[in-house]
Amino acid sequence: MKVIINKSILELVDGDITKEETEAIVNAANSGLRGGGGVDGAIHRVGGPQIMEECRKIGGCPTGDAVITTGGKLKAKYVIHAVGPVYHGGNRGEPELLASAYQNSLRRASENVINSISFPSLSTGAYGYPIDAAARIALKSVIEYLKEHEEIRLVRFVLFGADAYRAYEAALPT
Ligand code: AR6
Repeated sequence: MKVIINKSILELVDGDITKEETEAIVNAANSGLRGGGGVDGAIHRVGGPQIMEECRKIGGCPTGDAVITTGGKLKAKYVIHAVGPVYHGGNRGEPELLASAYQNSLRRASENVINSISFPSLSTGAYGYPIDAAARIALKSVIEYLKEHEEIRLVRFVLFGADAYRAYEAALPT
């Protein structure tokens, strides 16, 4: 489904983010930028070794922040590596850190004149963030940013499976 926020489109789809053709895709990375499973594993597998080479040069990224590399062999020209928080019950700054991971990813896009970007559902796999709560934070953060940054024309959430899609659909403010 699609909604219009100011002059931009916010879209939810069920799919695999490595196949996306938006200018940038966001990776659910760890603070060492070392690669891993889930989205991170899939992006490095499809994108090839060049992305990891660039990650090594960058060295790391604090939780709540995001760094950018090229997209290697992916269709997307760039990968924005965002580090969401590990969920420890919700009272250790997780909501703020998750919001910040989304906002900083969008800032990296604006700085690099990227006008279309796809996000996975950060922190909701290996990092254990409950998806309903994470979806509300993800959508709120993106909507706030789009209201002030019309240079980003398209934000797509690429949700892995029907359950994740439904959680985001239910969290979309009406
Ligand atoms: N496309 C879209 N979404 C996907 C895909 C895909 N190809 N594959 C999985 N998902 P996770 P995290 C969904 O674990 O929780 C890694 O080891 C998945 O169903 O990828 O932020 C990193 O190196 C889930 O809803 O990321 C870090 O160490 C969501 O993507 C750590 O895991 C996020 O799951 C990051 O954990």
